[in-house]
Amino acid sequence: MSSFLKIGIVCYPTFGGSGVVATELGKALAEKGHEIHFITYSQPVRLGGVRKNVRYHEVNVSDYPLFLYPPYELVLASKMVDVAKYEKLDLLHVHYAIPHASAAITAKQVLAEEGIHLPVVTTLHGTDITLLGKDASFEPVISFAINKSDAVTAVSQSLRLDTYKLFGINREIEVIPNFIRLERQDGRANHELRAEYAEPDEKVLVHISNFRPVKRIHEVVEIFAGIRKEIKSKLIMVGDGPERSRAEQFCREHGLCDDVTFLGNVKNPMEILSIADLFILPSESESFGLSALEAMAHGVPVISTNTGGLPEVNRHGVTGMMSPVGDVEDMIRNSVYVLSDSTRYERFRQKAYDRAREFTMERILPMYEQIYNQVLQWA
Ligand code: GMT
Repeated sequence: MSSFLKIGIVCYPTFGGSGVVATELGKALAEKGHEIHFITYSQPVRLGGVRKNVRYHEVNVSDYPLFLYPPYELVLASKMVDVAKYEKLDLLHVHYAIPHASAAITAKQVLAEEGIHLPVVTTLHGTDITLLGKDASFEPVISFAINKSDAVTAVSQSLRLDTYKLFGINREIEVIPNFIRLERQDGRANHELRAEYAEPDEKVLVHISNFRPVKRIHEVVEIFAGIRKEIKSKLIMVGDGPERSRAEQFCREHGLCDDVTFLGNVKNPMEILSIADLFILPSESESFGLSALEAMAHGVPVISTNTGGLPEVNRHGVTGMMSPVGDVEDMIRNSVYVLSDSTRYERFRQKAYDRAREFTMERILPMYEQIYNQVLQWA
């Protein structure tokens, strides 16, 4: 067996953290020499152009009048069977339990009938467990898919424990934290971009998410309104989703429109992080908080809640500050504390960057490779 593997990666190709992690993992594995086959319904947003050792297989669900609900999971499973068989995949790595893990188990069973063994590695990301997992209509199938996978990983210890709590799990789940490609950019060097959003004496606050209710983005704007009373600042909101109009409405009602920019979805938000002074993440639930880690990789301190896996990333009083969910006043106080003293701020900035270095691709990638080798040895 060659030490380079042929790996099918299945993920959501959109702006969510799970898709970003899956895509960056695939890119890094391809750079190392593995052959990566992305199987998704559209090209993953972080993939970029043509890459050595990377192929993309699109999943197309045909529109038939009988289908009130297009059978995406079946089409996905069939595509996995096809790609595994004809591209001679060594294994499948699926990100997000629903429907990727269950479709992968179906594909595995179909292939087994033909005498082909296809190991399945499932990575749990968060909302698949903490939000959808609570829904009884998904539970039996998610439990089955997790139990039948050849290996299962979770992106934080908190998510691992939640999975045991919410599902009937009878197997080991390993924690492999999310990772970043570390490219430190000195925000202050990018004067032109910064000048588009803020005056030199203003701080730049940034929030990035999918603007779903779980992110509590109206609180980002409330926190900003509180900070602005004490420190001259601007807010950049990156992303889009169902809560955007509520947050925009808040800005209109409170005369904040000139100081808050809603950028919409941005394929690569790193440029914006490079001009940020503070990152704000008041989430109700967060299994890891990849965007917080991306901010820290740019030396940006993080004001967050202390929910889920966030304490495994953000260190209170060191890389940023944490508050209980919903405690807007505390998050305002913390933000002012971090921003108001330049010596203290530089300490936060350095510690945030140092902490991010513990989650580099170079450190985390071998953990996935070890899992791949394990499931292949068991075959
Ligand atoms: O944050 C989201 O709602 C998107 C979601 C996803 O699956 O794309 O993110 C989850 O996975 C990310 C990558 O592992 C984690 O960093 C996020 O914390 C997690 N989101 C939640 O738990 C809410």
